This record gives sequence, structure tokens and C-alpha cells, in this order.
Amino acid sequence: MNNIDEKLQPILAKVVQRNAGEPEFHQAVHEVMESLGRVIAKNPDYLEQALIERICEPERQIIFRIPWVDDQGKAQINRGFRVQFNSALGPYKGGLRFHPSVNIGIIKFLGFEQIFKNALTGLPIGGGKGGSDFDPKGKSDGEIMRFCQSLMTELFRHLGEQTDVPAGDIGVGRREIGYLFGQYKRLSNRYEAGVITGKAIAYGGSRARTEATGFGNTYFTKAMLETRKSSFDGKRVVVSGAGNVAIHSIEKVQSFGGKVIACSDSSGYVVDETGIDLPLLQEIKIIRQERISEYARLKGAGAHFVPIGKGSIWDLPCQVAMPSATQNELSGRDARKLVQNGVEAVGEGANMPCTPEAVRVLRKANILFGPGKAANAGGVATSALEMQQNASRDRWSFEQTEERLAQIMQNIHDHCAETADEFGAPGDYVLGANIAGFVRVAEAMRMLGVI
Ligand code: NDP
Ligand code: 2IT
Repeated sequence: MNNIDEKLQPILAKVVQRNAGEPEFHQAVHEVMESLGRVIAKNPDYLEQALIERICEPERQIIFRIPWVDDQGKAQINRGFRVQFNSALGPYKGGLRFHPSVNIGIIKFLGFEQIFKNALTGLPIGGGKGGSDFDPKGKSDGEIMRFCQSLMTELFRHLGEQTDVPAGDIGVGRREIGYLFGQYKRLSNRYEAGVITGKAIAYGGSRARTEATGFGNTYFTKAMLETRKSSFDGKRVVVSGAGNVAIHSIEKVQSFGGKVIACSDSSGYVVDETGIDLPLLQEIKIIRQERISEYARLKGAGAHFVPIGKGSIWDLPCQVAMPSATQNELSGRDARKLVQNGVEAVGEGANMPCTPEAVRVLRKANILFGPGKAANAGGVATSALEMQQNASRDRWSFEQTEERLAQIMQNIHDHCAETADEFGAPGDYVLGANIAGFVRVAEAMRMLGVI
């Protein structure tokens, strides 16, 4: 707790005690609190109004049983979660994650991050997150559909385009969003397109939503590089993951002239010194849904696969690192290696992928570091643009939507940088993002009274 203002220490201690056994949630709260000392020094009434305690306590938490029947006719049970964290700025907004590691602490960390991320977009969306410990790997299409329908049979009563608007996250993409929306529509007897985002274009989705998180992180990282008169052009880049965020980061980095030399999944990583072949990667991961080792096998010369446990992707020399898989995937040791190898910038595509020690190492070495709540906000920002198109029964072109996304990312970058300057820490995007996001939410909460 030594980096935390002494007035905030009892608040953090209480969060830890009231939410026992939820280390990821503690980590996310700790990281935000480290930045808030300077804010409460300027605005002591935030403490009097218990604003920080209130922000750390979800408005509502829903935990439910999800029964479903597998292809063998056997009944299965999973656990569903939705944490409706904060609605000061708009309806709860945030993705659903399907992964066996999901528990209430993980959903709370993600929901907590989402509050500030959504505030940074400048769009009217509150923060929430949900998901299930369901493992989509190896499930048939019919099993996925029945699972999504069962989840929605419980969750639909808590949703609404003015109440709570889910979207995708790990393990939840276009297909799952379709089944979830279909069941919501059936149960509610309403075509409420804005109740969920990440929909296919065929029934009210937004162009560029699929690409938005990876594109957005690339725009954000480019903006950071520009502050040091640098760019992606000719740079060696490492992107972890091989899902939605990673694939579209690779696409945008390549369009800016960067050379992505490695990516990964949970089985290991591939290195391709000739630069990742994006169509081949998409064929393997999206169409065939195979393991990343297939990439090295099919690519042949120049590419090789390193299985999990046999080395870290962050040992590869690169100038830009974009962790885009999952939380705590980049350790303090990894960060030291990146610094030794001359990394210039790290943009967090995933949520909280760098451990607290890694963040400390990167900040101390004065590496450009874009925290997830700012750098990966392009996904949820484009979700809000999807809600806007649904509400006005309109649809925009890809170019128009991407232009809005690019502008939003530049605004987030500038707002974080200006806030860091104002609070005496130029270039510190962690401090800038935490303070800028917090102040927007806290000001709205103050005006709404003690609710
Ligand atoms: P996907 O499910 O599309 O892809 C996830 C990728 O990360 C896969 O390659 C997966 O490998 C890998 N991965 C997941 N969990 C682990 C793990 N425990 N260890 C190692 N690798 C893992 O998810 P997204 O690309 O959508 O999400 C990636 C990250 O980005 C998450 O942190 C998510 O919260 C964040 N994010 C996503 C947004 C979005 O719009 N989708 C918006 C903002 C942030 P494998 O297939 O082997 O499991
Ligand atoms: O972490 C995230 O910001 C997301 N998974 C996207 C949330 C959304 O509502 O689009």
C-alpha cells in the first residue's frame, strides 16, 4: 500500500476485506487508487461524499445458474454473472466473457475497469461486465446455441437498451451475440436492437465494430509514438493473442508499416521473421479454429512455434509490444526483458495484461505505456456508435465509422496526456487515464446525490 495516499489506505483495506478472495479485483482497485491521491488533495469533498467507496461497490451483482443439455443428452451446469457496476453516465455497458477461469472477482475487475474506460470515451455509457465459466472450446454449434439461450433466459430481465447493454469479450463473438440477441428478442417480444452490441451487419450491427478494439489500440499507440516523433513505420512489433483484438491490431499495425513478428494463443507462440501472414492467420484461427502451431507448420521456412512453458513471447526483441490476450500475461520479468531489448511503446489491447510489477518497470524506464482502459477503449466506443446507429435507425459506412473511432482514440490520448500534465506527471498515461476517467464519473455521481 506504500504508493497509496494515506487517506485512501483505509478505503482500499475495506475493499480487500469486503471482497475477500478476489485478487484481480483488488489489483484493479489498487491501481486506480495509486493515482487518486492527487485528486483528493484538490477535491477533499470526494472523501466526504464517500465517492471512492461508492465507486468501488457495484450497484448490482447478479449470479445465476445456467443449465443446458449437451449433444449426448446430458445436463450440464455453468454459472452466469452480470455485475452492473456504475450507471452515473449511462446504461451499464460492457462485454460478456466465456472462459473456464471466469469467477465473480474477474468479472468485478473487468467491470471496475470498464467504468473508467467508458467514461474516457466521452460517450454516455456506464460500466458493467458479465460472463460465465462455460468453456466454448470443443463445443458444437448446437451446444453453443443452447447455452446462450439458457444464459439469456435468466439475464434478459436485467437488460434493456436504456438499462444494461452487453457485448462480446473473450470467447464471445458474432455467433454468440446472434444467439443471445435472438433469445432476448423472443423472450421480450421486442426488436430492441440497441440491447446488445457486436451484432452482425445483417441485423443492426455496426461496421468496424469487429475491428475496433485492435484498430483503436493501434491508433492510440501511434499517437503515443508521435509524441516522441516516432511511428510504426519499419518497427518490429509483438502482439500476443490471436483472437479478435490481436488479429485486428496486426492488420492495422501492418497498414501503418510495422512488421509484426509474433503472436500467440494459450498453447504457445509463433515467430515469423518475414512478418505475420494475416490471411493465413485468419484462415487458421477464424475459419478452421485451429491451434497457433498450425501457422508455423503451414508457413514453413522463416516461421517456428514455441509451446507454452518453453519461453516467453516478450523475450523477442521488438520496439512495440501489444499484449492482447488476457490479464496478467506480461510479468515484471517480461517487462525488464522488453526494456533491455529497447522497447519504445507498450499498448495494452487486453484488459490489465501487465502485472503491477511490469507496469512499474515500464513506467520507471520511461517507456510509452498505454493502459488498457485508455488504449483498448475503441471497442466499447464503437459499441456506443452501434447503439447510436440503432437508436436513429441508421447505418454508417465503414469509412465514416472508422473515422469516428480514430478521432475518439486521439481524443482519449490527448485527454489522458493533458490530465497527466495538469497533475504534474507529463507522459504518464496511467495517471492521466485513471484521473480523467475517475473525475468524469465522480462529477456525475456528485450531481445525482447519494444513490
Ligand atoms: P478472443 O476470445 O477473440 O481471443 C482471446 C485470445 O487470447 C485467444 O488467442 C486466446 O487463446 C488468448 N487467451 C485467452 N485467455 C488466455 C489465457 N488465459 N492464456 C493465454 N492466452 C489466452 O478475445 P478478444 O480478442 O476479444 O479479447 C482479448 C483481450 O482483449 C481480453 O483481455 C479482453 O477483455 C480484451 N478486450 C476485448 C475487447 C473486444 O472488443 N473484444 C474490447 C476491449 C478489451 P486460446 O484461443 O488458446 O484461448
Ligand atoms: O473490455 C471491453 O471493453 C469489451 N469487451 C467491449 C465491451 C463493449 O461493450 O463493447
